[in-house]
Amino acid sequence: MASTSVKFAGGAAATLDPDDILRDYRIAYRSRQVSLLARGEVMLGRAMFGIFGDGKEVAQVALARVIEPGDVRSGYYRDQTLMFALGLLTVQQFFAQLYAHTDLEADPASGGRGMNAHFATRMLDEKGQFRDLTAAPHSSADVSPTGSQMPRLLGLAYASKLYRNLPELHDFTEYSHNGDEVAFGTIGNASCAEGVFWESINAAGVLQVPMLLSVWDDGYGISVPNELQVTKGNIGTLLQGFRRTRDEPGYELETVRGWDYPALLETYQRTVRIVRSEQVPAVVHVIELTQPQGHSTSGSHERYKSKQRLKWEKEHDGVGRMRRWIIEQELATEAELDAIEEEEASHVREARDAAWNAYEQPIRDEAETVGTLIGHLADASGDAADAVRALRDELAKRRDPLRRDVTMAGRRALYAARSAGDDAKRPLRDWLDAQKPIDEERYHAHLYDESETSALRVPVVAPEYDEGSVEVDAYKVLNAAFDRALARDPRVIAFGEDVGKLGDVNQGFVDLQAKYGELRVGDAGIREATIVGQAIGMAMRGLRPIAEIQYLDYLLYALQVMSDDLATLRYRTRNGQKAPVIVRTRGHRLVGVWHSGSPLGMMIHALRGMYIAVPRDMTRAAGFYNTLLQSGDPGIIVEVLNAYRLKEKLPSNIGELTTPFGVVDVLREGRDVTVVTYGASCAIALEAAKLLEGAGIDMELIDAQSLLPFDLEGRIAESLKKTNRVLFLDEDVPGGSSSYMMQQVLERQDGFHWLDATPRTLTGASHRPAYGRDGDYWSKPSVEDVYDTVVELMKE
Ligand SMILES: Cc1ncc(C[n+]2csc(CCOP(=O)(O)OP(=O)(O)O)c2C)c(N)n1
Ligand SMILES: [Mg+2]
Repeated sequence: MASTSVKFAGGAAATLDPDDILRDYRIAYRSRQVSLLARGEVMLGRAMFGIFGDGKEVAQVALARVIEPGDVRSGYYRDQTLMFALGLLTVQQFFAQLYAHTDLEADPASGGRGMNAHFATRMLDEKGQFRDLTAAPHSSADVSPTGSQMPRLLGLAYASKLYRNLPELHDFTEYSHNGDEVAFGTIGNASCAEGVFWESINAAGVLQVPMLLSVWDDGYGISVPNELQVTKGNIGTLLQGFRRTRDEPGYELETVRGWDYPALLETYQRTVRIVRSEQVPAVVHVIELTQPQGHSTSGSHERYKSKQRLKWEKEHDGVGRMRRWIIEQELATEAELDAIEEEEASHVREARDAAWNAYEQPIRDEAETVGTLIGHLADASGDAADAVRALRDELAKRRDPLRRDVTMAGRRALYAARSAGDDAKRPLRDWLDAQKPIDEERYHAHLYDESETSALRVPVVAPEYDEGSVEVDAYKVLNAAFDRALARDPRVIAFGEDVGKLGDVNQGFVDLQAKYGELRVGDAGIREATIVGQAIGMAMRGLRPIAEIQYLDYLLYALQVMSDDLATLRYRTRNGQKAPVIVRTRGHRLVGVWHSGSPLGMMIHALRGMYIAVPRDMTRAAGFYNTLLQSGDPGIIVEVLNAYRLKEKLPSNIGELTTPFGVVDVLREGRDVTVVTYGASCAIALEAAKLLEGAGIDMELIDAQSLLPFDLEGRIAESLKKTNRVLFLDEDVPGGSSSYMMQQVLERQDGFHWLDATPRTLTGASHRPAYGRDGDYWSKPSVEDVYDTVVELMKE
């Protein structure tokens, strides 16, 4: 073996010890073995689905060479080799995730929740707080929707820019060292056809962030070739317009063949140096990659690739080419490489078996326990004994029982043994009951922050007023709260369309850019999906972004990112990662089809995992911001458009006051009927209540304030005990958030029992609100609509 380091053709940039090269080969080979064996596991029925990184190995061992502690990845399911090479994933862990092993030790990425090849490192400690993120490289948690790693990638990279350029952040060394960290992205060629890809690329170019994106180009997206994915069939060609010049900022762009190990090393070493030092974005288009086993276990690529293409792929297999290159360079002999391969093949087999046994043994033990308990129950089951025993025998026959098989057998045995006495059933029932909290932790826990930083544990601080408290335009209340937040914590970063120079379209941030600078209070392009994605990446690296979506009606562009990424982050990593993003927006009735929306049903259904509040005034809104800023949870605050015009008294403790989530506010006490609403409809209902007084009807009006969570204290059901009648009022479509509120009160709070009349909803129309004051009147519930509905309800 040669003893000096190897210098690669083409420049002084890359040198590497032969030992390192052999280590890279070892990992590439290991990864290939993982793909081959893992596919077999799916075929055997031990896992439901498999998608692997075969064909992308060589590029990834080269990429791993330039990734340093503190750097962070945002990628997709092809990256197993990269994860192995970085020491962020073991072969056994890879298999554990394939099997959906629910033990966090076994699958630290997701505790069995994520699909196979959804990579993530643990960025939080056991208490749900950030570890020292600079001690090792990290991987943000993958999601399945193609392209969805891109908005988050932007934010992960942008955080470095802030850490470098904001002196007030230089002490936060557990998150960053002077912003030296690079965010590494990976994406498939076909996923570059997604809208969020282009939005992210554009934004990263505008913001000039240290992002290095690798496009793994294997010519296909499942069966659809490049020609049908992107213009000119070549993403590298298309990106040329983004290339930086001497005069204009832009991108570093590189193209390199995915089987050419020395060229890959050189390309990555050269590119990363620029990205890291100058903080410019780069794209490395890695072409001529292959898929030796096809896209996934769900189909075979022989069905759509030509014989010629399949032959070409064999000839250009990266692992084979790297092997040949090593021999040509006389870095190792055939025999030495054979030995490495043999070692790795057996290592992978052993790791697979260890993962399988660790996964399966506890379930086997449970099956045995439950089998025994069912057997005892059968003995006491009289006529049903045979039926009960049959369930036990069926369970015992299963070669690889799943946990659900065990639980199903136990539950069904209790059904079948209907006539057995309680004493006979108790042991099995107790066993099943004892599993419930364990399964809760396995499958349900950590949708939200359950630690001391839960938004629900933030101390409640009521607004205070002193002689100096004067009535001001409501936006000034928010402005004062944001001013305090920015002064208090240098990690608070506000940005969005027109947020910087203008101070947002309703002046919540007016003058604050001048006071805190463009990086603390900044303008963003019109790009809702990546405004949220930018915030996700920033929050994952310790910052406290307030990301503004200018109008609630435009939240739809960002809904996918919030629903797939932000809202699921803590859950899908089982408390391994968090992004306490605050999304600020404004909505409800104002004017026109796209400035009056109130799609709260859509939001509360798509965004479980976030907090959602619709405060009726700006003091309450300020309180919600203050609450979220102290918590580890993401949330959306919808400010009410027509409340900016009103006057509010400025509290003397505007920087400290908090509004609690899940706590309602009784706006008016009454005997006869309970009206539950929130946001802009509070004012409508209040006016209706005054008119209804004339008809002798006494309305109790409750402002729900927060929809996720909703009335945790059950205050509304308490109200029903008195009034026995309820109307749920909102501006959403019929069956939207009004129905959600009804379900919460009637079912969760058991409010049904107190009703003497049909529970009612009064909502906006099914269509988008028509333009103008008259359009509004016929599209949204009016004072008169509330009056009529309540009168009808009282007649029942
Ligand atoms: C939004 C979305 N649409 C469709 C899919 C289904 N899907 C999964 S992978 C894939 C092809 C991706 O191809 P490419 O980006 O080239 O990555 P490759 O698998 O080839 O590495 C598709 C269509 C998805 N996961 N997400
Ligand atoms: Mg592809």
